Amino acid sequence: MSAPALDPVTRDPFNAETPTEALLAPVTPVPSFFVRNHFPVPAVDRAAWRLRIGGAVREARALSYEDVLALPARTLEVAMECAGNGRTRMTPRPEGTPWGERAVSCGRFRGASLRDAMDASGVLPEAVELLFVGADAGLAHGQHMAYERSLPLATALHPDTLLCYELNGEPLTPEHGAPVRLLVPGWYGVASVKWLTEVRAVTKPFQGFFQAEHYMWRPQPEVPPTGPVREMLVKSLVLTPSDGDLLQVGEPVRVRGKAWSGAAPVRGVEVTTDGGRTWTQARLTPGDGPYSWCGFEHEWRPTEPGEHVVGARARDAGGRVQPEAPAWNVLGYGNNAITWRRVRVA
Ligand SMILES: Nc1nc2c(c(=O)[nH]1)N[C@H]1C(S)=C(S)[C@@H](COP(=O)(O)O)O[C@H]1N2
Ligand SMILES: [Mo]
Repeated sequence: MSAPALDPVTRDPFNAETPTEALLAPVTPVPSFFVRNHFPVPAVDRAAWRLRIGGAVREARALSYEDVLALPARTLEVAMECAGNGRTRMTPRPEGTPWGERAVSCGRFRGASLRDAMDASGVLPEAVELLFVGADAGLAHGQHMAYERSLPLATALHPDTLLCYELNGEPLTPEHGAPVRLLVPGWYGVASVKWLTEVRAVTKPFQGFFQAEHYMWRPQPEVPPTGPVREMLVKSLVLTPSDGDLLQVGEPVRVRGKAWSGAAPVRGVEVTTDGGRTWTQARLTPGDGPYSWCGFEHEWRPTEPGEHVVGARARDAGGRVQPEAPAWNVLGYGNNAITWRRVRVA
């Protein structure tokens, strides 16, 4: 059986959402895993590829693909969402890639702890961040630039931050960052730099375009940003039923979907079938490990004909709950509002 194809959002650069059927699976098949590119996908030759490690380190080095494979390997199941997911559901619609609600997927990622690679180089005490450089580059807001992002040292050197070379048991594909990408579990996808070519220890916080201008929370145009986009907000997505579905009185309906949170595991998902007046706990099917997503399901037997509004509300172990409406911001990030589905019962 072939995996359902992606739903394209933009062609150049290629950006595409995961189809609903693929989101029902515990782990998203690679051909259906959403793709987010700022620039054209670069051609990187695996044999010639090197990861340069430098900056404020004791010993600058260049790792080959085989060098990365030789480090102790770990596999983590990780839900990844684009920070701009749900942007078109904000009013007025913020500028940026016009994502619907399916720029999210979950994969089994295999790789080496970045920390093991950095230990061999020796990060100097004056370093404050690690800067990650992708092989892709192009024009962004009139300037030619590469895709570059930094992480605080504590996050970069956390054992779960990976130099990742496999997705779902296969070598990474070009769209997902082959041969090696960074993986920062729990954070919005923006942090997980694809086609990684360089890691540089820096002694001052990095202020590049994708770090300090974009991917910042900015509640209103006239105020300065309040901070960078980091962990994914708690969220759920209703996958069945769909908007406009026609249901029958007395016939069971499965209200199903996925829930995730970057800051703590999901603890509960409540479902409403009356527009939020009453809520019932759904049955949860947790994924593997703390960074995966969680399936939820609730069987509903409609008793009244007419319009019904179905929704789901996730809560994480830290007590964070999805809001009823998104917190609008200038660049349209982090729309974690309840997804409402309007259905008709006859
Ligand atoms: N080099 C590079 N890395 C990148 C990007 C990019 O454009 N270039 N996009 C980022 C964003 S915004 C997201 S959401 C994720 C998406 O990863 P995926 O395409 O494998 O789903 O990659 C991140 N890493
Ligand atoms: Mo993203």
